[in-house]
This record gives sequence, C-alpha cells and structure tokens, in this order.
Amino acid sequence: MGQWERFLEPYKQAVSELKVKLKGMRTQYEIENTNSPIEFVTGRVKPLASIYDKSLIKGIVFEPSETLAKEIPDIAGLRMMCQFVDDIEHVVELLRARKDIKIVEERDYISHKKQSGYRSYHVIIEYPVQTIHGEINILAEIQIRTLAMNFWASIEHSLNYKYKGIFPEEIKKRLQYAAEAAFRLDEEMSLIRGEIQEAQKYFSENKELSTPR
Ligand code: 0O2
Repeated sequence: MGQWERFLEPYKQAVSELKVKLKGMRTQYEIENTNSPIEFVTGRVKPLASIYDKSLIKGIVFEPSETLAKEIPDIAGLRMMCQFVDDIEHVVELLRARKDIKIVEERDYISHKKQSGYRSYHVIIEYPVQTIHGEINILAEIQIRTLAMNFWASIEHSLNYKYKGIFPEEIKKRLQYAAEAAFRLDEEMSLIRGEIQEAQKYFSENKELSTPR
C-alpha cells in the first residue's frame, strides 16, 4: 500500500464519521420538529493534487509527515450550510458543546471577510480516530457558512481553478460585488426569517399528509 494511502486513511475515516455525526444533528432537529440551523452537510478528503499545491504555497515538503498534517489542517474537511447568518453562531455553539471533538482554533471570516470577498466561519478541530494500532488524533476543518456564502465560494473556487489564482481585474471586481450582493441577500433573508421559518414548519408538518400513498 502506498504511503499516501496509509497516511490519508484516518482522514477518510474521520470525514465519514463526522459526516454521520453532523448530519445526525440535523436529523435530531427534524425529529423534534424544530427549525434546524443546519441546512446540509458535506465532507471531503483533500485531493492529493490540492495537498501538493498547498505544500508549495506553504513551503513545506510534499511528503506524509506530522509537519504537513499540522500545516494543512483541512486534509479532512467538512462543511455545514445554514439558511441564515445567525444560525452560524448557533452551529458553532453546538460544536463547542460536543464531547467527541476538541476545537483548537476558530477563524471568523464573516466579521473579517477575506480580500477576495470570501466569507465563512472556520473551526479547526482535533478528532480521535480509532485504528488497529490504537487511537490517533487528527486535525479537521469545519467550514460553516450560509447558502449564499457557499454559492459565492463555489463559483469563486471554480474561477480560481481556471485562472490559477490570478484573476483579471474585471473578474476580481465582479466577484467582490457578487460577494457583497450575496451578503445583502443574507441580510434581507434575516429580516423575514420568522415568516420563512413559519412557512417551512407548516410545510414539513403537512408534507406527510399530502404525500400520496
Ligand atoms: P480547497 O480546494 O477548498 O481545499 P492562511 O495561509 O492561514 O492565511 P489557509 O491555510 O489557506 O490560509 O487557511 P484558510 O484561509 O482558513 O483557508 C482554508 C480553506 O478555506 C481553503 O482551502 C478554502 O476551502 C477556503 N477559502 C479560504 N479563502 C478562500 C477564498 O478566497 N475563496 C474560496 N472560494 N475559498 C476560500 P484551500 O486549500 O485553499 O482550497
């Protein structure tokens, strides 16, 4: 077995486990018939090509090592999407209260957006993975963002790939406008949050009744 495969295996396991756990939080809200602050959850292990790119940017040797694991804390990455900006703090509180993860760092790119226009709340955690050789602690990154922030980040990420990080000035400006528009959309939705949630609750309560058997 390749050394990368061996190195990445606990990260794969962590992503699978954490996806189940974080999705489980949403299910619990559903069962309790309460509006969930979590809309959906995704997870991935960083592709080897991205680990390579990041190691170049960070000036670290591209080899499976403790240094690489420490310098690239998002080899295991989870994303939690929320409908409203206020839900993000709620989700972070839920994470802080969990006994199975240890938060080691929080990065607030919502109050302090990145120059690109990127907004998101990042939580770096330490997570214990059980292996046949015992327990090992790995780092994972949980990105918490609204649907609008996620839309913007996905588009920008694709363009970033196309332009290899060097955007033409016009595109850069457009993306910054788009980031502000996404943020304004979040603000507008927050203003009618009560209305939206009431409608969603009504819809989910009546869904079963209207489903044909
Ligand atoms: P991928 O392909 O998503 O894995 P630092 O050197 O500490 O300033 P670092 O180590 O990049 O920054 O950490 P940071 O800023 O917390 O970002 C980690 C991840 O956040 C990125 O991983 C992206 O997923 C996301 N991110 C950060 N900034 C941006 C941005 O401007 N646009 C988009 N779309 N995503 C961003 P990777 O490895 O860069 O990318």
